[in-house]
Amino acid sequence: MRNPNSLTFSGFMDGVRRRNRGQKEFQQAVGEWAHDVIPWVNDHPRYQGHNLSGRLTEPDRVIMFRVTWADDRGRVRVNKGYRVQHSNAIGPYKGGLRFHPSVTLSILKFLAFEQVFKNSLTGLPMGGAKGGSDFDPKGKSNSEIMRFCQAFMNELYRHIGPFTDVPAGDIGVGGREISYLFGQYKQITNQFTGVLTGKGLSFGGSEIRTEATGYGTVYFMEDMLRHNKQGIEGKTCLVSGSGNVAIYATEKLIQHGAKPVTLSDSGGFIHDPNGIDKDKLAWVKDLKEVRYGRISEYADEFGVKYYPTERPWSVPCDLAFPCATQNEVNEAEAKVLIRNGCKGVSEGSNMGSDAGAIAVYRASKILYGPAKAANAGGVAVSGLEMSQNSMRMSWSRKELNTHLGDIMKGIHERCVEYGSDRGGYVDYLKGANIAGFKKVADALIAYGAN
Ligand code: NDP
Ligand code: 2IT
Repeated sequence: MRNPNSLTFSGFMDGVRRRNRGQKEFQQAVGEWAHDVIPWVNDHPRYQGHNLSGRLTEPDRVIMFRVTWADDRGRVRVNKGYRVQHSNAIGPYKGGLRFHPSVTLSILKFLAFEQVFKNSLTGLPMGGAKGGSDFDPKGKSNSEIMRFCQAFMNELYRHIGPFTDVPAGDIGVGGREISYLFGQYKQITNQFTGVLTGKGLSFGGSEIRTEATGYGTVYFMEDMLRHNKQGIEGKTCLVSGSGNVAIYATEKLIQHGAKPVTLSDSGGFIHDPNGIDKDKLAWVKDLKEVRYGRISEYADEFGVKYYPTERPWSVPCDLAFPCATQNEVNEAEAKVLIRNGCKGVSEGSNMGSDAGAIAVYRASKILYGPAKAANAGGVAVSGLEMSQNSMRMSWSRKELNTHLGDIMKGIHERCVEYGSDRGGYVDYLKGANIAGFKKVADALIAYGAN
């Protein structure tokens, strides 16, 4: 007899699509999750009868607001501002802010949804949220960025707090923007609290936070390789993006003896067959963190080839690290990667691979570290920044790097526990989906209908 509490994937997704019409990124993220979680719930009676899948696919609240600011010519400009507070079941809302012209409610809802399970996987007490704006930081002066950040915080401040919601960076929001946002929060509220993470080291920031996402993505790949009795040394690696995550993934690859050969931005990618070394990376840091320049300049500086409008996945490699944006590896690109010898993908970017690409990874059984596991190092160190702020103390770089490595290992173990089949193949996406879900679900069950 059919269990009256059991759900079908297609029936559930019909409801999700009906309730979130036109929000294709949100539907995609929920679909990837439900693919693993619904069958697992159907096999585990304790998790039935609470409508957990319904409760966890509707954000607690969505805040949308107008951001008005004046550009350098004195013109009054208007952008959309958002904060999606998805779930605070296991801790205060936590997640980044994205400033990019492509930002929509669908994108922020997918990111907030993913954040809930990523944060749960870290083992730290953090709920999930995401926010941002369709503001385009490209080509803006420093003072325009400052005025925009201040205007954004003029509304956001009333919705956040160290025990309520703690934003951080994401695309287009790095140390400079967090500093402007934090300065404005402090100004408005007259409170110096750990309300944002990714702060500067002189005002409550944590060592290793800048590096954490990129480093963690490499650590996760190393954990997957170690599980298969392999190492990263000597491996040719593709990295996409050239922002915060890409730069520090590349740095860790170099430190551990791998050979990163590509970087990209929205204009195209560079291929350096000799490998991007420490000195070249120092030049990229200056280009991207100080001068806010374009990766095409690398080609001129170091005499390598630049491929405008293309992504790096056609270059032969052992390992790939998507570190730019969502859906940056599609099915055809995944097939090319594998045909060219790629044995592992670790996602720095959120939802870096689309559904077609994931199906290719699964079918060919390569190592696939999905974003919610592989890029959790950033938010994990954010969690440690919150702890340090609460204790009014700071830990050393060495201690924090050890914590980061241990947290990534813990995530890897949870993925192995919930994602292994009888033949020893680890479906890391399945493992991450179920392990991330279980902790949040246990809390929701304990709270009753809430
Ligand atoms: P940055 O803004 O520092 O860098 C983003 C990079 O990706 C830039 O090189 C940018 O190029 C490129 N990029 C952005 N959008 C597109 C696009 N539509 N097409 C092609 N390239 C694009 O952001 P981060 O490095 O912080 O973020 C990168 C990814 O990592 C995102 O998916 C983010 O959600 C994820 N992430 C970030 C964390 C963090 O701590 N910062 C934590 C966990 C995940 P261009 O300059 O031309 O726009
Ligand atoms: O996607 C992410 O995990 C982030 N952008 C970092 C979030 C955080 O709160 O540090």
